Amino acid sequence: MSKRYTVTAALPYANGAIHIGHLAGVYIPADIYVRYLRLQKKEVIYICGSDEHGAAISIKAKKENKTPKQIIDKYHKMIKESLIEFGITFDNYSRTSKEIHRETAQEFFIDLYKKNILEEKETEQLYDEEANQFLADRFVIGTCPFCENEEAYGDQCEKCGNTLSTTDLKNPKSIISGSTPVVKKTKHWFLPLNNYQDFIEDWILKTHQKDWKPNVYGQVKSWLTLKLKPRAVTRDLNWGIKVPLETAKGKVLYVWFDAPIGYISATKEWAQKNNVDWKPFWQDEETTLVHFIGKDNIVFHCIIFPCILKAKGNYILPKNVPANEFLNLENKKLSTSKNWAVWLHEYLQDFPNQQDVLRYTLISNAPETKDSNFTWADLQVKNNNELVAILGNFINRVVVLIHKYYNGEVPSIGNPDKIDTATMEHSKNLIRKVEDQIESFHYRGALQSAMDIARLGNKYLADQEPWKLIKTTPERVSTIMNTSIQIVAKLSIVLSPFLPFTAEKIQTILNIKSLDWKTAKDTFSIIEEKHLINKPTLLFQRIEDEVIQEQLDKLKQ
Ligand code: B3M
Ligand code: ZN
Repeated sequence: MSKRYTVTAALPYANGAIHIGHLAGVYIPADIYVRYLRLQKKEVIYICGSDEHGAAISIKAKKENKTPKQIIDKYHKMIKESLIEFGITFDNYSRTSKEIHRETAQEFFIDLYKKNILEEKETEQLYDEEANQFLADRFVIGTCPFCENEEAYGDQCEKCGNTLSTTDLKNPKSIISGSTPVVKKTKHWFLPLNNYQDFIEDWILKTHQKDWKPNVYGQVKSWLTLKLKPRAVTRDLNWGIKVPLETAKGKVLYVWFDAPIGYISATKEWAQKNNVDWKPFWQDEETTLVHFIGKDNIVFHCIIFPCILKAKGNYILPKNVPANEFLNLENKKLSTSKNWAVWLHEYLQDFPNQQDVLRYTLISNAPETKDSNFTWADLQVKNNNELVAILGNFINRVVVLIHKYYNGEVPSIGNPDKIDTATMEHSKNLIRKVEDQIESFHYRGALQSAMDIARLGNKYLADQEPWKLIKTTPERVSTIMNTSIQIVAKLSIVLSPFLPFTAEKIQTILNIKSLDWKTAKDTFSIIEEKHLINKPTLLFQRIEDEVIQEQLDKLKQ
């Protein structure tokens, strides 16, 4: 493990709320990773923020008859508050409309321009003569040349994930007037990705064949096979960061040029607030940089942004980009426009203090290697049959018995025999397994390995049956209950990257302060004898059928 970690999560467009697809794909995986690193006492920053430029914002503003500023102010606040309430522990959640970002993005552009890296070219762009404006990116939809998807955007096709240019689209349509655009000449500045073909091949194809996820490595490889081409990094739009050149009136930076630089400006902002130097987090080879994204952002994070960093000079490159695939909802594609989604802010209202039920369900079924499906029925099953019946049940039985037999005072470990030490050894092996799985970004497996500790505890209690021995061999019961409470303490640490709210509740019941990972793994007795634990509190409550039905009815409205 390295000295320092910079972890970024894709900047959500500030034109809509967060839904379970964003959580499962990006924000929960990144949060698990940073919480784990903090437990390992590593120096880590978790950086994110709202992506506030691009055609998508202007389109939403037009649709709602508002200004882009009104749109981004509304959704930036909503996104930030809901993610933080969901327990996503950013060190900084910034926004790309900030001054510090404008300066940073323009400095990148000017630096590349002065080094003559950017190529100035007269190009043909699609133009809407009715709306009297050029059609960049999402202002135009058409048929994807790769997969025939008829609703491909001008900059990317969400179906096959390919990145496009507006002129690639077949039968393009302006989304402003619906008319068929004409082609018009206009000047833009291009990043010559073709000049970085060898650099990207040497970096990714030669060194990350093993440690990058196959879905990520595969998409990068197929893009490289098509050979990289120059890509415009400016647009004819009135919303965005102005191109800092006299000859670029009315032009802004392409949103995918500015947005990833947002990770750097948000780091600078965080460093200023904390009175530390930002440079080690982006320019020190000892730092591990990891980008958490969805699969439609792979090319931007594995090819385009690394080329920008390479061109800029002395920036580190991501050690890993563990992109997840897509999450479907009740076997249909999540869709913001069709309101086919489970919105985070609505979940938080309907299920107060039950963030971990959704976290657990989304982690257990995360689209880590292929698209996966969320159903409300599955959330109910995961809650009732696993969280209540396995985890809650184990912890509750141990705490209740310690109060019943010892008034809440942890009994002596006495003389542990083979089964006791074997059980503790088994829990240690399971913690090692969780560690390996987190460090290789396999969170579904990691969470189940953590839950296996609760399964182990349940089996140990059921096999030892202390309730049958309390009269005849109390010293044996003392050993069993001490062993059991140590397993509960380990669980409260190992579960905290996944279920932070539950971990907090368990540590309150145990009356212990938040501990670190090493303690959970290497310390036999975390809780001292005679330590007083608090009364049991309900960790999970059953979710009944009518609650699920209500959600399904709401979805179908
Ligand atoms: N705003 C999110 C998306 O494509 C995009 C990510 C930017 S990360 C720098 O849905
Ligand atoms: Zn496509």
